[in-house]
Amino acid sequence: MRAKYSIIFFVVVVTAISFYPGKRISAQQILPPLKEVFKKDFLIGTALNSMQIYEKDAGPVKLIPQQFNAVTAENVMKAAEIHPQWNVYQFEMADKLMDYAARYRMKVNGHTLVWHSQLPVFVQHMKDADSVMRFFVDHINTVVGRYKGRIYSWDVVNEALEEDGTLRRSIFLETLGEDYIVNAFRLAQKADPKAKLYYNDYNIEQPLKRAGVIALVKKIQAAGVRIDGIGIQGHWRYDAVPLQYIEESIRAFSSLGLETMITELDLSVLPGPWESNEADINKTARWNERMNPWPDALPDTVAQIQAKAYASLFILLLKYNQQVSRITFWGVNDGQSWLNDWPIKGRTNYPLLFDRIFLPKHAFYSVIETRRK
Ligand code: 9MR
Repeated sequence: MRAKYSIIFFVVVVTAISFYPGKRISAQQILPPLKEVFKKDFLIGTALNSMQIYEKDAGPVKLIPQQFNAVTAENVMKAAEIHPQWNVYQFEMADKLMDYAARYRMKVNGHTLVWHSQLPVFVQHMKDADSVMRFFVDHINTVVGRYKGRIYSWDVVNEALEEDGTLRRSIFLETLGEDYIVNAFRLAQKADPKAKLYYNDYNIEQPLKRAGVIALVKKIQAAGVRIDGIGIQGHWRYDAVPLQYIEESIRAFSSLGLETMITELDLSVLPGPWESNEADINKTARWNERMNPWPDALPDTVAQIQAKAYASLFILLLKYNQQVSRITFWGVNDGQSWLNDWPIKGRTNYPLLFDRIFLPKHAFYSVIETRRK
């Protein structure tokens, strides 16, 4: 009789667990933490959106501090958000992020001080150098000053290069001239002498653009200004991760005395509308069904290929664990990724290690395995 009740009890519990929405959370509790697995190699980071900073989204509440030891604000530290008007700063969200990171002992990378995109409206149409300079100096001093001593690092300048390695014709170049980059690093260094200072961009592993970065770095160093590292964003395709170029870049940056980071990693599985692998958010394309092949689920074969691609990348990065200091994913799970809406709005992409209900994908396990080998 007792045995019978035990069996019934067991069946009820197992059934309840499998239907309970918290199932995914209990599954996460037994996952190997990426941050522990790669503890001796590099920081493992993620970008956080505002829902996550406020811990409003129950799905990742436990997962994020369990898996990651570094965070980057996906948006809340960008100029348009933090500095909406002359003399008006909105620090609330960024402050929350700092509190969140302190609570979970995570390192914060500030993203980003000088970027042509996501500029506040009052700056976008400025033509005269004096006004732009006033904004530029005030912005860097105020934002860096606020988090002085608490923030680990800053993406001082973001995406200042064209694909051919020349300087992007941004508002900063046009009004302030090419020294604006050296000046940005100089100001940031002065405002928080202990923060690490980085240049961050996409496609800079590609030879032409990489040459542009190297020229920039040499200029900064020749001016006696400090730069600590280069962030290769890492928005790649699952079937075309440029391993050789990444390796060459790590070596080249390291020979300039710099650390390398992969700062916005995601491996898109959807067809791209263009030949080149861009991440310029101002370039978009039109929706059509062929461009959204897996609206319901990622086919297992594709998930397996993606897992292999992630593994090959991590194997390479582990080889350079002395030179590579951080790997940050651009988001926690597939549902949250910017790639669902760029370059075509409303697609279903699957670029990260966790799926839409925050369960680990093949890619998660293949990444973990690279350290065990
Ligand atoms: O992921 C970010 C997305 O939510 C924003 O709408 C967009 C514009 O601010 O920026 C995205 O993040 C970008 C990052 O800041 C810089 N590199 C390219 C990233 C993807 O566009």
